[in-house]
Amino acid sequence: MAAVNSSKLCCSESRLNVMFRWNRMIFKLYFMFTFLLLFVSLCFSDDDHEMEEFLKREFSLSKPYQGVGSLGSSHWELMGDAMVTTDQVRLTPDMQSRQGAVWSRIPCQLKDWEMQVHFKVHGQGKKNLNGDGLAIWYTKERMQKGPVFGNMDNFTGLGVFVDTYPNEEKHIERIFPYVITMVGNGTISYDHERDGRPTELGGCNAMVRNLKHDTFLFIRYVRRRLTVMIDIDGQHEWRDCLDIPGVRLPLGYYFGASAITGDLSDNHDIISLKLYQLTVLRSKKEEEEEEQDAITIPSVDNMELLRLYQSEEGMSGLAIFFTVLFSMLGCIFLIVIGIVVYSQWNERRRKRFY
Ligand SMILES: *[C@@H]1O[C@H](CO)[C@@H](O)[C@H](O)[C@H]1NC(C)=O
Ligand SMILES: *[C@@H]1O[C@H](CO)[C@@H](O)[C@H](O)[C@H]1NC(C)=O
Ligand SMILES: [Ca+2]
Repeated sequence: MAAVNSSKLCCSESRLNVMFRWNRMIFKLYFMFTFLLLFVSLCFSDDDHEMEEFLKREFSLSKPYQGVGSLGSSHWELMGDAMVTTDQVRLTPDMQSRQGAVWSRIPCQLKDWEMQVHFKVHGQGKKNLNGDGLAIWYTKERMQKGPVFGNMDNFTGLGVFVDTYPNEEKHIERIFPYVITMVGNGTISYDHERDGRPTELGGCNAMVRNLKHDTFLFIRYVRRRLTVMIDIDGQHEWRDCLDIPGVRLPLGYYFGASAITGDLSDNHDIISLKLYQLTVLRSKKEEEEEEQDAITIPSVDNMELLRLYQSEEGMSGLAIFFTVLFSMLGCIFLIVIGIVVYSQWNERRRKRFY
C-alpha cells in the first residue's frame, strides 16, 4: 500500500515539474519574442538604407549668399532687421527689440525632405540674460511679422524653435536653451508665457550659446515621420531630439528662418540652410493611399496620446523601455511565485488526501 502511494506521489510530482518547466519555457519564449519585436521595430524605424539624398539648391541658402535680399535675383528674401554679411545671414543683432527673417520665395513640392541648419547664437548676455531665440519654418504663410520668434502667431505648418529664454518660472526639469517643435493649423496660438508648452510636440535641451565650434539642427520629414536632431557638441554626431510618426504637412509650403529679441538679446545667425530631397521607395498601395487622403491642413495623429505621454515628462525612450522591461519582469516573477505557491499547496492537499 505504501509503495503504491509513493509511486503515485512521485508521478504527480513529476507531472507538476513538467508543467512548471513548460510554463517557464513559455514565459521565456514570450519574453524573448517581445524583446525581439522591440528590437526589430527599433531597427526598422530607421530606414536610412533605402534613401537617396539630393541637395536642392533652390531651397538652400549658403555662402556667399549671392543676391540674397536683392529684389528678384535670389531664391531668398530678407525681412525686418535681418542682414547679410560675408559669413552669415544675421537674423537679429545683439540689440534689444529686433526681429528679422529670411524666407524662401518658392513653395516646396517635395514629399520627403531633410533640412540641415547651420546656425549660431551668441551675445554679451550672461546665462538667462539673453533672448529670445530663433525658429525654422515650413509654413503656408511667409514674410509675416509677429511674436512667435519673429513670425506671426496662429501660423499654419511646422515650426522648430531654439528657445533661449525661459519665460515660465517653474522650469524645474527643463534647462534652457531648449529646442521645441510645434505644428500649427492656423487657429492654434503659441503660448509665449509658457514657452509653447501647451502646444509642443516634444523637444530637448541644447546648450547652443557662445560656442566656439559649429552648431547644427537637423529636421527630417519622411513618410509623415518627423525627426529633429541636433549636433552641438562639436563631435559631428547627431543627437536625437524628437521623433514622431503621423505628422501631416501639406505640400507647397515655404521654408524660412526667423528670430526675435526683446529686453534681452543675442546675435541670431544662419550660416547655411541645406535642403535635401529624399527619394523614398513607396509601394503602389502606399502611393494610392497617400493620394486618397491628401493633406490640406497640418495635423498630428494621436495628439491626445502624445500629450498624455508628455505628462510623464522627463522620461526618455530608454527610461520607458526599462520601465516596461522591469514591470514585465515583475509580472513574470509574481506569476512564477504564484505557480510555486500553488504547486506546494496542491502537494500539501494531495498529501492530506492520502
Ligand atoms: C486645429 O487644432 C485644434 C486643436 O487640435 C482643433 O481644435 C481645431 O479644430 C483645428 N482646426 C482646424 C481648422 O483643423
Ligand atoms: C489666434 O487664435 C486664437 C484662438 O484660436 C485667437 O484668440 C487669437 O486672436 C489669434 N491670434 C491672431 C494673431 O490671429
Ligand atoms: Ca521663451
